[in-house]
Amino acid sequence: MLKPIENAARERKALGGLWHFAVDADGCGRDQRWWLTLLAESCATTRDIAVPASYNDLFPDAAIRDHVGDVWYQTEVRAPAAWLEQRVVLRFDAATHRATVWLDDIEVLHHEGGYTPFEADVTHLLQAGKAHRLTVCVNNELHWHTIPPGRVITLPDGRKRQQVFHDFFNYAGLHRPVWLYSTPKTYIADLTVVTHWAKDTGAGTVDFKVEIAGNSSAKLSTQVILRDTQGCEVGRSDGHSGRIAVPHATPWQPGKAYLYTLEVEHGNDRYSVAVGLRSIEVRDSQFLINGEPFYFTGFGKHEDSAVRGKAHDDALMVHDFALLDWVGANSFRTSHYPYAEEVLDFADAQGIVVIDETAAVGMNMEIARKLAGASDLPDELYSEDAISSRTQANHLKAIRELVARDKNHACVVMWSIGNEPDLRPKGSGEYFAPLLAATKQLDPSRPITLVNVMMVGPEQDTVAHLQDVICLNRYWGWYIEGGDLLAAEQGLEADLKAWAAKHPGKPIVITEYGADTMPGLHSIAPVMWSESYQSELLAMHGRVFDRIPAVVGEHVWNFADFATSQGIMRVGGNKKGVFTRERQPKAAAHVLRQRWQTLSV
Ligand code: GCB
Repeated sequence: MLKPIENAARERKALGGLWHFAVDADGCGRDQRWWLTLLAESCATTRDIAVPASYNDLFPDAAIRDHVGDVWYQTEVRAPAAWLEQRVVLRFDAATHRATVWLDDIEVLHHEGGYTPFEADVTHLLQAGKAHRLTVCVNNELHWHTIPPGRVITLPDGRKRQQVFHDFFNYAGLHRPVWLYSTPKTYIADLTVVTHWAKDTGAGTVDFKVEIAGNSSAKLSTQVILRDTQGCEVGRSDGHSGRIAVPHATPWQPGKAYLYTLEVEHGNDRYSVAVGLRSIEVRDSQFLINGEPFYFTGFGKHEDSAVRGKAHDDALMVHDFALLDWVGANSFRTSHYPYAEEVLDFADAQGIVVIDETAAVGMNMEIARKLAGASDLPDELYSEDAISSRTQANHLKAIRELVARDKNHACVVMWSIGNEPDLRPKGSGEYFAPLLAATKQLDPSRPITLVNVMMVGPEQDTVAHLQDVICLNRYWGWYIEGGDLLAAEQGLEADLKAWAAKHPGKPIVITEYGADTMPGLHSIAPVMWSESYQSELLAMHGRVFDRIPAVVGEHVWNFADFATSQGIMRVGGNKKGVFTRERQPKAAAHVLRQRWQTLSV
């Protein structure tokens, strides 16, 4: 799905700012049809709210922070008169986890899946000069069939409680931009780009496919032009699909991004994307970018900050990327959901490599029991009572939406279809094998993975043979052998060697390792939770990785401390950040910096 852009043919208007907001505490808004009037007339308490922002931390009110169910957003929207001759689209970059949208009295959109965009053509509903009422009902509930899964229980006093099976706070709301944008009536509906760059010749190619929609599409021609950063044309083609060859191309490289612009012209419409020419290949236990072995250094991250929650924020993004650069990281994983598209645009421009993940996290009863404190979960994980065929269908939809949104980003070098499912129970292979196959089919140009959890060893994993890369989350020295770094080192080495032996030829990326750390807590002895322990633990992991040739990357958990649900495992959230939530370095940041700067020389 193409993001809204501005050019000679298209305009866009961000609908952010202060909207009206109401929590639907009694869950009666849909029955009472709150979209039919101003929110202030429908319900007793409305307030102003910022869009984009997660709503949870904006008000000093636990009933809002922990609300389970519907909340309502409302604003007014006007379309510039000139747009009404064109096609006008209403687009949400994300609504977490599902939303229904009305323009005046008419329902125009419904979408489930909290981290991918959705949109509708609303041209026929807009009038010149008129202020239209835009109402959005956002619901934050997670159930067994949703991605991510969760469970809502009703307490004896009638309150609903959301049990989340993953380790981050269930922020919700409109935390990404909302747009009204215009396109010509016949328009470029989609564009797919696959690039290649050959190390031996320096030649590059751009394969493209354009989809046109709207009126009279057959009569108009399509031109596709590739320009360099100076705006000079370096190649051109026509038709809906084809290849542009660039005999002496400048490649997109990690840490050295070079982006061409691919412009598409069809009738009156214009669309352009930034294109990095690069090749990705997995061969002989190596992850090759442009024919060179690439070693991932970096983090699993979260979209998370004080007050805003999961809202995208350009200032925070620029700061985070500057810190990645400072610490010597060349990559990150969008753990555990698709991040705002602005982040991928910026990673393209900065030459930061991305492992792009769906929101399929928490398919693991053992972890769910600990995190949600739920003792009465169903016996069988992969069953119609839990992770079911309905979950699988939603999971497939989540993969499709991720690939559709992010397929053209040079920075995205691998798809991760999920994090830490339990692959031991029966039914796991039947659940995941078709999803891995579908991902490959959707995008044969990128490697695929499914991030493995420590409790599933190489002999138990049912689908690792279907992955291009083995991604392992390992907590030696924390959840296992906590406090004994010597035993942890031995355990980690044996563990990684067993994986390398079981899957010869497949590269291994350690996608998580780390230790919760209270900033300011120091200790001469290696004591858990201290800054020194985190530093020593990370240094120990580095030593082990260097001894295993199949290991081609290390992503520390986590870039920064982040908010989680409450529980006895978490003190003010997850503290495994190498930076605090305020982005100040813990001692370990300097340890990593030293290692990663040396590795990249
Ligand atoms: C994991 C999960 C991550 C958690 C982390 C932890 O394995 O993938 O979401 O936050 O462990 O700190 O426990």
